[in-house]
Amino acid sequence: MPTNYQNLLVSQDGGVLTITMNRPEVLNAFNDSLIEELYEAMAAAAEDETVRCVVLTGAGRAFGAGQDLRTFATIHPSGEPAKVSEHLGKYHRILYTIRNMPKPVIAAIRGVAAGISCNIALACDLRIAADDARFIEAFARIGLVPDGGGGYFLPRLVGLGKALELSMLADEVSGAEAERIGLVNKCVPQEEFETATMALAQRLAKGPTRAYALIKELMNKSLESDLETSLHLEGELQDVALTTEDHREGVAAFLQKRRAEYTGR
Ligand code: T3D
Repeated sequence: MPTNYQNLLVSQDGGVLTITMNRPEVLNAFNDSLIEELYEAMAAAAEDETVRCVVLTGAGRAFGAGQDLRTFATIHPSGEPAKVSEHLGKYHRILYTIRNMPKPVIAAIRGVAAGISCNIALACDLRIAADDARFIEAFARIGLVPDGGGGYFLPRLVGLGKALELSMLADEVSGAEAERIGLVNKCVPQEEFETATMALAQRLAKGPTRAYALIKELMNKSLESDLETSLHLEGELQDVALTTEDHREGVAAFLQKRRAEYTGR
């Protein structure tokens, strides 16, 4: 697993890989280099079988402040017809990689998560927030629509009405409120944030990784499926799950009244 990045810190503890966006002087806002490196690190994590859970977080006092607005003018010179798709495509590769990663991805959010940084957190499988977290769908503040998957993930997590409210008003949502409306799974006091994040990540990293990948596929596809299609898919995926060593270990551990030792195979 490569660890030598300009804008990322990458470290592995057992099966948990932590990717830390590291431009704290601009609250981890995305320049082109950070976008590229985050894609590379996520793609490498997806391939690496020793990695069984990924944590995405930010260095310093923020998760991320969205697109670096100082580089915005270079990406979109004023007066030019808008050609945003190529630029957004660089973010989309990150979203697809997180979504298709055959292992859990946790976003660990302290401080502000604004704009496209917020929406990358929404693309992760689980979210844990510190109680100083501030979520801002900041796009409307600068006359833009939520990108980076915001139009997809936000209404699915909080419902259409709340998604419209957060996107149009672009007000801050606190960590506690984010937990209440389902934007994050859990909000914890700041002093417990790192321990709680690692406990969750290590628990997932010691779980039945292949089953988690199949669960991820089943749940994500169900949002676009009718009942019949989803029931068909659950059968196909269960056929795969039944062939895993972790399934056999889980059943054996139950029958032998001991704790299961999952290997991810
Ligand atoms: O086509 C496309 O590319 C579309 C893509 C769009 C994607 C997007 O993400 S659009 C949304 C972009 N992000 C924003 O609009 C948020 C801008 N930032 C803020 O509104 C505020 O900074 C925050 C609410 C996030 C945090 O406020 P606060 O008071 O806690 O911190 P601060 O003092 O404003 O920021 C600290 C420093 O970070 C400051 O630098 P300085 O003055 O200390 O040298 C500030 O300029 C810098 N910073 C914060 N956000 C950005 C940033 N620098 C560049 N780009 C940023 N997005």
